[in-house]
Amino acid sequence: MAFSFFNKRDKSEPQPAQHSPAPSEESPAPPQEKRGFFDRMKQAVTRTRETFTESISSVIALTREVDESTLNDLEPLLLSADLGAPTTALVLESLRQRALRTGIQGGQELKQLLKAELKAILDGVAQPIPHPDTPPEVIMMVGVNGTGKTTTTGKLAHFFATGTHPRSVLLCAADTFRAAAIEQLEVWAARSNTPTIKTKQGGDPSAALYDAIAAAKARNAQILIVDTAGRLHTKSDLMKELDKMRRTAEKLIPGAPHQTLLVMDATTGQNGLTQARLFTEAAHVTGIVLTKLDGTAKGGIVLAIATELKLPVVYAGIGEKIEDLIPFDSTTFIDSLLD
Ligand SMILES: Nc1nc2c(ncn2[C@@H]2O[C@H](COP(=O)(O)OP(=O)(O)O)[C@@H](O)[C@H]2O)c(=O)[nH]1
Ligand SMILES: [Mg+2]
Repeated sequence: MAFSFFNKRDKSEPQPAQHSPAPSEESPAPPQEKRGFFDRMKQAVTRTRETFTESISSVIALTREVDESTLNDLEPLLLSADLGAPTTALVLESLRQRALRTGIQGGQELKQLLKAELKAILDGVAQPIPHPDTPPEVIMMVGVNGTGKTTTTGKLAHFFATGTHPRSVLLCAADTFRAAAIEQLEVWAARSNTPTIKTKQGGDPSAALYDAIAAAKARNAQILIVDTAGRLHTKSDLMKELDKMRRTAEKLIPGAPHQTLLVMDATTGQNGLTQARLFTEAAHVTGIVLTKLDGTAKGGIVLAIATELKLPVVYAGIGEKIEDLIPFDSTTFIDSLLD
């Protein structure tokens, strides 16, 4: 296994020879590309920044010495950005301790401490991504209907296939439940020029996955992305189906699926968090893709995800176009919100 962090390659870990260099998630993004991600993230979180930062700024502007009442004023602002009660309590307690210990001199210091607090929460759940030594790397997309699984599958194919270090991608249409789901994926596949393995609607998703893994091996595809159904007749049906797919993948490629990404819709806020719990408990989720960040003032959900699901956000969806997906990075996110 070769381990690497976003934008932070572990230099001590030699990259396997047969594995061509990974895209920007692994190698440090060129400064221009990083700048691009920052600008796009900043644009995407405009609404969150407006509700969050601007009201925080008004609290901060009045502050000479931070005291209990300043912190009380901060509480509803953090809650309204959807940080959630546990994260808000955690952040305020930490600032309170700091104020008691050394004092906090004015708004600017409070803002810097708040930034550091929020960043530490995100970094606390950052996980190295265990890329396999031999391709294909299998990535399963899971989540409830309408969160953006199929769209994100298409965007990810484009993300991996383009960029600084292009990789060959194969898609597997394993949502055989929803009418037109396969056709929808094929539209995305055509946009990114990515081949797709499918079965017919109503077919067995595990059989489609079996074929897709065989095809990925035969064609030397580096990445196989699997789009799955969001809803079957019951939740337990869905979890059984996902489990069967996992076992199929594992049988053909030990260690697969290498990543299971839960797609969450940022606009559903705390409700989305409740739904997400069901998946994280049953589906061995390794990370979150947070979609529709562009459409919400509640981007603080990223912090609630870290505190309450203990999972990192690894990609953010910031629009409906194929290029509207960026690798998530805690510094970029926090700076976009609070600079
Ligand atoms: N604004 C915005 N819309 C998105 C984003 N991701 C997905 N969508 C939209 O969400 C809707 C549902 O997406 P879909 O991929 O079909 O969800 P699925 O049921 O989980 O496969 C579509 O209308 C997408 O265009 C995003 O990052 N931003
Ligand atoms: Mg879908």
